[in-house]
Amino acid sequence: MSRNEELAARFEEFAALLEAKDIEYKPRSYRRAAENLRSHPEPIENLASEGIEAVTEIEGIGDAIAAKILEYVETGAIDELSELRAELPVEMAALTSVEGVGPKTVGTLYRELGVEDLDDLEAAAESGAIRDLSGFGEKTEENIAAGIDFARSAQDRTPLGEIRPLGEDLLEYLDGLEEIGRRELAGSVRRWRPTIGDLDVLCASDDPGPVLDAFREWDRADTVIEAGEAKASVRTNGTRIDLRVVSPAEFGAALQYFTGSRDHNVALRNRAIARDLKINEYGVFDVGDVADPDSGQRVGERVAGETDASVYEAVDLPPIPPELREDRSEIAAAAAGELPNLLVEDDVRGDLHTHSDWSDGSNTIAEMVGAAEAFGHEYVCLTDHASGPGVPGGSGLSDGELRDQSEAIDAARKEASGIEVLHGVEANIDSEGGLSVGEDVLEALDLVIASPHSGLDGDGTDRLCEAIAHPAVGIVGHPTGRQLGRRSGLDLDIEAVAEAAAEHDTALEVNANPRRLDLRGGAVKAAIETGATIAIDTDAHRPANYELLRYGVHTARRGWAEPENVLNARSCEDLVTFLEG
Ligand code: DGT
Ligand code: CA
Ligand code: CA
Ligand code: ZN
Repeated sequence: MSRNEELAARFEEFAALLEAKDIEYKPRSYRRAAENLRSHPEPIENLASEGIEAVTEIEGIGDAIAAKILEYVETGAIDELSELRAELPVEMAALTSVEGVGPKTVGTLYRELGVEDLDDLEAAAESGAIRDLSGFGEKTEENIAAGIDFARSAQDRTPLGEIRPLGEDLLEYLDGLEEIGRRELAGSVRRWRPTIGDLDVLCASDDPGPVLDAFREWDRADTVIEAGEAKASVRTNGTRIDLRVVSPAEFGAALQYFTGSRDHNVALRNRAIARDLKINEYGVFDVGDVADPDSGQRVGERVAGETDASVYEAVDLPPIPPELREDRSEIAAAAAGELPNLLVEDDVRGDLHTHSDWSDGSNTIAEMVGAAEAFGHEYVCLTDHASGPGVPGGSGLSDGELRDQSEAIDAARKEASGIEVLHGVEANIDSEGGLSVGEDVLEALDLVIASPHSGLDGDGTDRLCEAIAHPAVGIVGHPTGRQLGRRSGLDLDIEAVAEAAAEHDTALEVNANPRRLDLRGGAVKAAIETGATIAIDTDAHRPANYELLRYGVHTARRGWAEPENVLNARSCEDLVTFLEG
C-alpha cells in the first residue's frame, strides 16, 4: 500500500470509531480527508517533508488532520487512533461488512453486549439479546443473523475493483526489471470475475532469480508465503499473489493454462485429445506417435505454446477472449465461427447514471458534466436520487426540487459545448414496483432510471417487471441490488425480466461500480439472448468514478455483449429515440 492509502484506511477507521462513539460531524471530515488522500497523485510523504502547510494544501485537510498525517509519517502510528482502538476494541471492518450493521450499531453492540467480532455478534443474535436493545427489534436481529454467514463466506474473496489495480501496480513495478519480457495478469483477474480468490501473475524470463527477488521485495508485499525457483507467493492486505516465471517459449501455454477457468481448460483439453494433441501449461504437443503421452510433461513434438492464441490455433479455434472462458458454450461458438463481436471500452459513448451534490454526489452538476466531457463522453445524463426508502442519507430530491433542477441542468448545458447533457432521475422502486415520483415530473425528464434500494431479499421479478412496464422508465438500475461481500440482492427470473424489458424498450443496467457489478455476466448473457438491451453506467458520485466504466464493460463482455446490445454505445440521437419509444 502506498502511504496515501495507508493513511486513508486509518482515517476511515478513525471516522468509524468516532461514529461508534456517537460523535457528530468529525467522522465526515475524516472520511473526506481519506477520499482526497486516496485520489491525491503525489506521495504524501513528499508533502509531509515540506511541513504542515504543504499538507493542508490538499482539499479537505485542515491543521488537525495534517498534524496527524505528519505524526504518522514520522512515527508510523497515530496516538489518538491507538487510544480510540483501546477504548473500542472491535473488529470494525468485519462487523460492518454485515449488512445493516454500521459503525453506530457496532458502538451500541459493544457497549451493551460486549460484541467485539463476528463470533460475538453471532452469539448475541442467537441468544436473542439484540432484539431487546432499544432501537433494535426481532426483525433487525434476524437480518443481522442472516447477514453474518454471507459476510463470513465473502471474506475469503476480494472484489475485482481492489485486486485489478493492485495487479496493474505490480506489472508496472516488474516492468522496471531488465530480466522481464512479456508479463500478464492471469487467473480470475484476467477473466474479470467480480470477486477474486487469489491473484495470478505470469512473467516470461530466462532468469527467474532476480524477478522473484524483486517480487518479494515489492513494497506492497506484506509477507512472503512461499518462495521457489520459478514461483513465489506473497500476501498483501490479506490477498495472496502467486507469481510464476516461465521460459519465453512456454509463456503462451502457461498463460492459457493459468487464465482458466478450470472448466474451460478441461473442455479445451478434450478437444485436443480428439486431435492426438496434448495441452498443458508447458505447450501443445503432438502425441500421435507417442506410446505413452502421460509419461512426461513435454513428450511429443511441440506444436504451439509461445502465445495464448497459438494454443487455440493448434486445436483449430480462433482466440477466445478471456472473459468468455467460463465453459458457457464458448468453445462450440468458436468452432462454429460464431464468437460475439465483443463490446470494447471505446464503444461506450456516454454515461447515463451519475449523481451530483443535488443528492449524494460530491460535485456540482457543472463539475460532473465537465469531467464527463474530459473523460471523452459524447453525452452524460444526471440522475440524482428522488426521495424514497433506502436512498442514501435521506438525500433524495422532492418533485419540486427535481423541477428546479431542470434550470440548473439548462445552465450547465449552456456552459458545456462539447457534450450533450440530459436530465434524468434515479427513482426508487418500492416493494410493489411503484415509483416515488409524480407522473408529471417523470414525463418531463429525459430519462428515468428505476432502481431497487430497499427490501432487497426474496424474489424481485414481479416488482421489476412492474417498473419496467411503466412508460416513463428507460433503464432499470442495478437490477438485483446486490453488493459484493454484503448482500446477494434480489432473486430474479432473468428471462422474464428481460422479456418485459425487450417488450417495453427498457434497458437493464450493468452497474459498473466494482462493489455492485449488477447485472453480472451470466445474467447479461441471458438478458441479451432474450432480446433485451443493456446500459453500462458508472453510477458516478464524483469525477474519478467515470474511470470505473471498464469494470462494467468487461462485465458486459462476460455476458457476450456486442455494441448493438448496448444502449449507450449508440449515438445520442439513437439513444433519445430508444427512450422515447
Ligand atoms: P480464484 O483465484 O478463485 O479467483 O480463481 P482462479 O480462476 O484464478 O483460480 P486459481 O487461482 O485456483 O487458478 C488459476 C487458474 O489456473 C485456473 O483458473 C485454472 C488453472 N488451474 C489451476 N489449478 C488447476 C487444476 O488443477 N486443473 C486445471 N485444469 N486447471 C487449473
Ligand atoms: Ca486466482
Ligand atoms: Ca492461484
Ligand atoms: Zn445511482
